Amino acid sequence: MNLRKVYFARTLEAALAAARRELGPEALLVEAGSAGEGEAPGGYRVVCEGGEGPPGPAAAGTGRSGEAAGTLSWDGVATRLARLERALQMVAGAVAGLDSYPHAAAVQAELAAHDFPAEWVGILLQAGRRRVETNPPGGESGREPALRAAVAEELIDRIAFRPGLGPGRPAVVVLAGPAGSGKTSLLVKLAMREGLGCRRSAAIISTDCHRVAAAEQLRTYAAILGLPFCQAETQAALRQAVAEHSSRELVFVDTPGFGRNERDWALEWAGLLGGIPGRRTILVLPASWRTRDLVTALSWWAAFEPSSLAFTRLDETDTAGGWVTAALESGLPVSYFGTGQNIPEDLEPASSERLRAALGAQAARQAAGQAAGQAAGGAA
Ligand SMILES: Nc1nc2c(ncn2[C@@H]2O[C@H](COP(=O)(O)OP(=O)(O)O)[C@@H](O)[C@H]2O)c(=O)[nH]1
Ligand SMILES: [Mg+2]
Repeated sequence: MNLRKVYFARTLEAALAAARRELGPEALLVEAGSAGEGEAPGGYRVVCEGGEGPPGPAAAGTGRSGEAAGTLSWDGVATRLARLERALQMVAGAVAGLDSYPHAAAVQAELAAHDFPAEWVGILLQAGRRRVETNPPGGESGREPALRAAVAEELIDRIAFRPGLGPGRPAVVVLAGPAGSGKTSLLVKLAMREGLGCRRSAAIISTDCHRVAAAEQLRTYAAILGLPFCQAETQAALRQAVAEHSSRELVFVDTPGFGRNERDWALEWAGLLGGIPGRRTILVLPASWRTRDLVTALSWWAAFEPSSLAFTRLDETDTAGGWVTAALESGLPVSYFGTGQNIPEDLEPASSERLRAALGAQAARQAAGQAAGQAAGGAA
């Protein structure tokens, strides 16, 4: 699946160079424009799409050598200009499309209220409009609900909802993410639902040895569930622990919640986990975070090579723009939702129904409340 990411820099060139460093020299420019307030003052924001996941070291190296403008070939410049032109046409098209499409105002306001970034609002409205025009409803009054539904369908087409822990034996399921995002809770919920609940044998390993209480909490849960539990502090210990449980179907690995200022430690752990055979990493992020923070977290946690995203704290927010944007921009499937503190009840296999419900609820609120007036005023 293509990896789609956002980059900010003072110049377009620098933003593209950053994208190519990470996504490889063939990274495709999808959008480009000025950065929003607080993103990169006076700078640019580009969205790029890479090939099949992050590039290997060789691809990254090529990107690095080709990034300086002075070393670009004429073909390279022409390709970049063509991509830039395409991106600008998309943005211009979105804006022009909105001006001449009055039915879009309410839907635009709803998406903004969900904290979708302006670029995505434009892209979604444009795509939604195309869908409506392909199959128009009977009367004029049907266009707004049709556009709302079309935007939801567009999102559902773009996001993979894929619950499950995957094949293989053992499936080594690593839970990674910021401190307090709900990794340990999700691990226990999954061990109960996908392990005990599905009669799949499981074991639990904690690598969160730094904060003593964290491992102890998990040890207690493991004891209650009757699952083997151990702690591993080094890669050798982790490999050995995984090998010891190789007859189990599921081996869950809890990780420390690294802070933003613990980058080196986090990268060390990312490397350490990377070598574990059968590993699939679920990046656990709170749906209640602001969109921008979630997008930043995607880059921060990319080194852990997540294979899916799980969003927790859906019970604490009415907005879907954050988690949906994170899914859109990462290109990763969404596997699970955490919907509360209760273990194991508050776990939901990810499905598009959540998205439909969130978008519908927002629409109902907008229609009913004073917000509709304000939003329509703001959009006019
Ligand atoms: N409201 C709510 N709280 C949650 C959810 N998931 C976890 N929590 C709570 O968030 C806190 C931190 O969770 P924990 O699993 O320890 O996070 P970790 O630091 O990432 O391991 C605990 O109080 C959990 O009960 C959720 O989906 N909704
Ligand atoms: Mg924890």
